Amino acid sequence: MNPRLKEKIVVLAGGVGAAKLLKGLVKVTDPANIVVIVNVADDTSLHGLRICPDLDTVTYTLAGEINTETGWGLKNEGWKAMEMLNRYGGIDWFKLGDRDLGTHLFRTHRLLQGAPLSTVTAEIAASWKVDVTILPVSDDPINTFISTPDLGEIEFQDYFVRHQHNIEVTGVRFEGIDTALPGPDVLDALQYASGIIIAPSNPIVSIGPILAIPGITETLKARKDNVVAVSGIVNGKALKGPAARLLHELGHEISPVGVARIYSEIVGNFVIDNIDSHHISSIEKLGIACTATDTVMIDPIKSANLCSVLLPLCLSEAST
Ligand code: FO1
Repeated sequence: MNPRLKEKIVVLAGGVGAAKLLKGLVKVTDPANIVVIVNVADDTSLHGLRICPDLDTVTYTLAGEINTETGWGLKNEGWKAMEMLNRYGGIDWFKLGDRDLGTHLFRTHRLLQGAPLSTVTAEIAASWKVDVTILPVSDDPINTFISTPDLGEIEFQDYFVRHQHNIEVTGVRFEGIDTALPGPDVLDALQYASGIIIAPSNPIVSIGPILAIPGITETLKARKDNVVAVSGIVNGKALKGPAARLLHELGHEISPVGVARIYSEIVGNFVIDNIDSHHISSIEKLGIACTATDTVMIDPIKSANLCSVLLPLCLSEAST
């Protein structure tokens, strides 16, 4: 194994929710001691460019360059390229700022040269002097398709951005998942981690594809006592995005219990918000230790406080 990846705090991450958690984690842990394994199933190709929203959201956040209003894209962004696209009648519903476009141009060029996504991701992170190790969960392309009664099967970003996830969903399919390999270092990072945190990202479309890649769930099962997940459902709602609606439409309960059931094979510890503390006994009945705390990360201090609760739960020596 790569010795640089031994005994790290490993975070499984989607986009915005995970990025907020990481903002706090770097305040309470040496960034060089953190590895983040990031979803790639919402990656897309537009205008001939490879776009990796979750990787970029995590990288830009750790670089201090994220647009804090949207939670995605860069701050101090310009929109001249989008104005030109709009003039020509090109695809302009997926907003790519002028600075952000530079990232997609560089990534696409490097991928076309034959560099794996993990290498390009490390190059981009290094250019921003990000000390956290950012690993795409796979170097292989995985494409999420959403089944809808009204529009048939559509691509993820078509669902999420173009339709603002405001349509009924009957199914989710991750194309390429069965043959996707975990990225270099991903299984080692999990196997030799000191502790593993599952961020409060969408359990279906962000963490779901990470867990569906062959080898990952098996590795997590063996580390279960050192895995802690945070519920992204608080008081019956998702703090951001379509998690609540997706859970309901795909037959899950919209509550921390519904999320805990999805993770029951792979987590030993589950953290929910204080407002949901009445769910503790139902979660414990699943064989998962449950802790209630303030999970709403309205600022980096709140995120750091949450991470201070998470760390002892996943690092617990009794559980190794
Ligand atoms: N989300 C939007 O709601 N509208 C956009 O126009 C948009 C553009 C965009 C560009 C680059 C990027 O990295 C992310 C972008 N996102 C946009 C966010 C992204 O599509 C979603 O948040 C994730 O895919 C869900 O995790």
